[in-house]
Amino acid sequence: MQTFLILAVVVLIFLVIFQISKAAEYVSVLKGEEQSRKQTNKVNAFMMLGFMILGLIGVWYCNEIYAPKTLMFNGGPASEQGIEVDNMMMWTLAITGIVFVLTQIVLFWFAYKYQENETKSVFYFPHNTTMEVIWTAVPAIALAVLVTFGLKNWTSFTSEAPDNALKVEVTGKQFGWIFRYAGKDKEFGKKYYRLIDAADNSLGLIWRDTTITKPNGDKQTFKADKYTHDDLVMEQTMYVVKGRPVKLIINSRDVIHDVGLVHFRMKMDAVPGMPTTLWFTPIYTTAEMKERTKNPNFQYEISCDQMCGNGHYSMKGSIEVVTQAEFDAWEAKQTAKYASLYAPKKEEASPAGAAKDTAAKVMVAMVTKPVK
Ligand SMILES: [Cu+2]
Repeated sequence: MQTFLILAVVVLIFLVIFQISKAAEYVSVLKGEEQSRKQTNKVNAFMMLGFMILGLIGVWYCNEIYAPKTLMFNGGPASEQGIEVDNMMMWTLAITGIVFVLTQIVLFWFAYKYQENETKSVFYFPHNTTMEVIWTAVPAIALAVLVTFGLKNWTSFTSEAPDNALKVEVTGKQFGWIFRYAGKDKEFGKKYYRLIDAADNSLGLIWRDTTITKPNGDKQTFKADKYTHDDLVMEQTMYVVKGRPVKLIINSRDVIHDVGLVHFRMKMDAVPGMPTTLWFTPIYTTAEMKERTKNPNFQYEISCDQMCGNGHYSMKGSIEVVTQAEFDAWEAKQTAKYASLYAPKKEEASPAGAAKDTAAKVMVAMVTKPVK
């Protein structure tokens, strides 16, 4: 019923406009074309002013409604670096906003003021070097200042992270994120992409001495890297610490992805074969952010900001920002993948240990099979 009424109103409005334009046409025939053209010209000039006023009110109104719903004003930036990014954004919005309002007013006001008028003659004004220099130099200087602030921040986020930074390796894949922590030895072990096994070794860590046969038939041997043994590998949720810088070492297993950390105002491409880095310092725990946003279900997000295939939308992961004590407790509870796959030596003598060892040998056989 409601749809029918709306349709009826739209049809009626269309009919009214149609009738008015028809009537205007008859009037112009009666008045004479020249007279009617002058009148239309006047009406158009006034409509330019009306359009400007309605347009600016519309811009203000949309801003009032939608700005509080954006992440910019909802909870605010959740990292020290994010505050800088938001500052840059505000300055850019302020400068371009002032220019936008002034130029729109001038544009529509001139269309009204300089409408066709028989008493005025056109002033021929082909060129003015001073004016051209001014309108080129002023925007150039303004943009140079904005870009300088941007470059300064960019260099800082991508520079070497502070020594106490928590290092997390983030690897994008179709479709999801793999997070790796260095474990107790604080060193990431070596990995090799041909050793990737989707079920058990999603990053291709070199856990044991391994030999692979390359497509051309050559054999390649890798020595086990003991640093891989305590590396923690997980998917879905990344844990970071409030007030402690976190350095992300970003990789991709297949195509180009992009680590999007919207609450921290950070973003960096994940490129296969070329690690990229980024560091930031979270300033609110997840619990604090739930209060700030007044949303009990608030969750920091990691998304993929690069169209990377048909499952791109499903690359949403979560980030937990916790205190150092909570992080230590969480880390202590984690088991390294190596430890869960390969039984410790003392258990190997027992039947259960032997069974696990057989499983481990099967694993090695799987990762060493020739890659086609
Ligand atoms: Cu992606």
